[in-house]
Amino acid sequence: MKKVVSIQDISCYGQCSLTVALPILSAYGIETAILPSAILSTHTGGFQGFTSLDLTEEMPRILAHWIREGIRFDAIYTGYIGDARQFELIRKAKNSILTAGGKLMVDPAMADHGKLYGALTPDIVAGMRTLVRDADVILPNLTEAAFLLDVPYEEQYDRNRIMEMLKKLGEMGPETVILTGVSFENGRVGAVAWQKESGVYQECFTERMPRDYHGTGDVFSSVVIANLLNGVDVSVALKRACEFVVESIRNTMPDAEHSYGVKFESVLAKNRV
Ligand code: PXL
Repeated sequence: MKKVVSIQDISCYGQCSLTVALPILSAYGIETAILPSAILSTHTGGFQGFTSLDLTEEMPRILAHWIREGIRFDAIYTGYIGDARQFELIRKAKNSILTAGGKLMVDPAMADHGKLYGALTPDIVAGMRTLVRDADVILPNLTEAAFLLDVPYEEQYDRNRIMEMLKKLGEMGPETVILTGVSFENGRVGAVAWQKESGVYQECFTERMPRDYHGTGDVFSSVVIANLLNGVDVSVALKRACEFVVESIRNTMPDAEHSYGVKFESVLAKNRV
């Protein structure tokens, strides 16, 4: 049984970050610990006046205790990080609580649709770049990839451009690069993956749903990471995650009031492994 620790915020309400990662990883049979980076009343996309308690001071105390206890994990899965001081702690965690061969998996959840999330500052981008250098697997969307590579976000691109981005992201450090929100034809969208050592390139596309929702990146990353930890091949992990997200959106759309996240729970219940 694999053991992972997820480092990201608790958005108490809003179906994202740890309230998505924890149930999904658990349902896939992975023991999941959390190292929360902050506690917010909601996520920052679309709610007004959210509260936030930063946990930068507490995180080293939690990590130190785990080190004293000899606790080890097969993977660290990071997501939204709201304070750039935490990148150093994540690096320390990588060097102290991973098993031999343990992986650092980074979803650089910081931007979408060409823009940085509202509560984030440019030092998060700089910090995320350093984290990507240490990562084994990264899962950016196209906007995050542009920020990481320090190139303009372009809505128009072709397969050559995407291959170039995958390779450049791989050159930053990670063995596996999974890029999301990629579309080469109208009505289809999905994810592509590049494995540096073998040079294997894979694609997975599903129908483009007519609405965008917060939290779909977190659902996607959690399903991919759960599958990879269970030894599933990257191409199968991509397919399962793309289908999982589409199904969650399909589930959510009939409820027009529900705009802050996706109803992934019943999809998870159906896909129990
Ligand atoms: O789903 C990404 C995410 C996670 N955590 C917080 C966020 C967001 C996206 O906006 O605001 C606090």
